[in-house]
Amino acid sequence: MTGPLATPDLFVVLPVVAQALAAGTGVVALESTILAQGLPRPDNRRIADEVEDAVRAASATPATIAVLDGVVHVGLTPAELDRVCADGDLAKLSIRDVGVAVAQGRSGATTVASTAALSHRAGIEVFATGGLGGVHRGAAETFDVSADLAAIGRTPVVVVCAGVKSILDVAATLEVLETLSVPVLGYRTDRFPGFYLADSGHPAPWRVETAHEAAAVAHARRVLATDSAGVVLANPLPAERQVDPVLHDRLVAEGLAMLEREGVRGKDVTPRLLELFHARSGGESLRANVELVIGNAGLAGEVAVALAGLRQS
Ligand code: PSU
Ligand code: MN
Repeated sequence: MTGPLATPDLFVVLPVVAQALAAGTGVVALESTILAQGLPRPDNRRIADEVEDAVRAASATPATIAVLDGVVHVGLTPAELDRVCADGDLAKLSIRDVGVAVAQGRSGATTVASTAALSHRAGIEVFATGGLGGVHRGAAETFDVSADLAAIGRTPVVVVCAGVKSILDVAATLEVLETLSVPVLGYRTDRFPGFYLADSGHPAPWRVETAHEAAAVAHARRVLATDSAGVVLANPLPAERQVDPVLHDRLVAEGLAMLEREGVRGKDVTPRLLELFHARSGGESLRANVELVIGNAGLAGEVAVALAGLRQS
């Protein structure tokens, strides 16, 4: 028999990742949509290495997740990262798409939602991204609410992010996270970060000072069996590294007008908005995006190491 359905391995874990998981050392999952759809080529390939290196610098093992030719890969080789970063037509796979892509032998990049689900399947407890998806502005009419929220609402992973993308309705997103019983921890801040901005204008419900404190939250939740949902660890850019708020607000307005004019809907909304930001901010949005993702990957590495220590003690 040939074809994707005859493939015994629908789910492969890179040996270095499998060894780290077996040894109980820190592992950090990384999403691939940010590489394939969120950052411009060819910079995305260099950034992929920098993000993985930030995890390694914290003494943890990175596992970038993607679907290649009908197989889920947890941890990518350099050649596989090349593929994910070079292919301009790679599909964006949320949770609902992963089973279809695997069954049909397709390839695609995983979002926060699908990366959370697949990390959990692999036994990885921490993952890093840039900004979460959430409730889009105008969602009362469009019903556009990212599947990221529901996924975090039912998957016990720690998601390290710089808040939710600032193109969203942040207040509504925080309400949904509350409804889903997802704790939101500000890392060394009382404010909920705004992705490109250090402060979204909303408070963070809880604050932690160290990666160890964040890991202790995940550990306590497991011991207490209140971990049916994930934890959001919100790590802001330093204020002096944020995108100028005036430029930011102008680009959000331009982006929303563009969506309206061009009738962009569904899963194309987020990539199109990010693309507009990158094209019109004179490199500022890209710089900030890269810095925040690398910062999140490093912090996620520290949390993964601390959590591994707590699990073993
Ligand atoms: N954060 C970024 N860049 C991105 C994304 C997040 O810095 O490209 C991606 C993530 O994969 C996230 C997705 O899960 O956008 C959300 O898309 P949607 O709004 O269609 O659910
Ligand atoms: Mn959407």
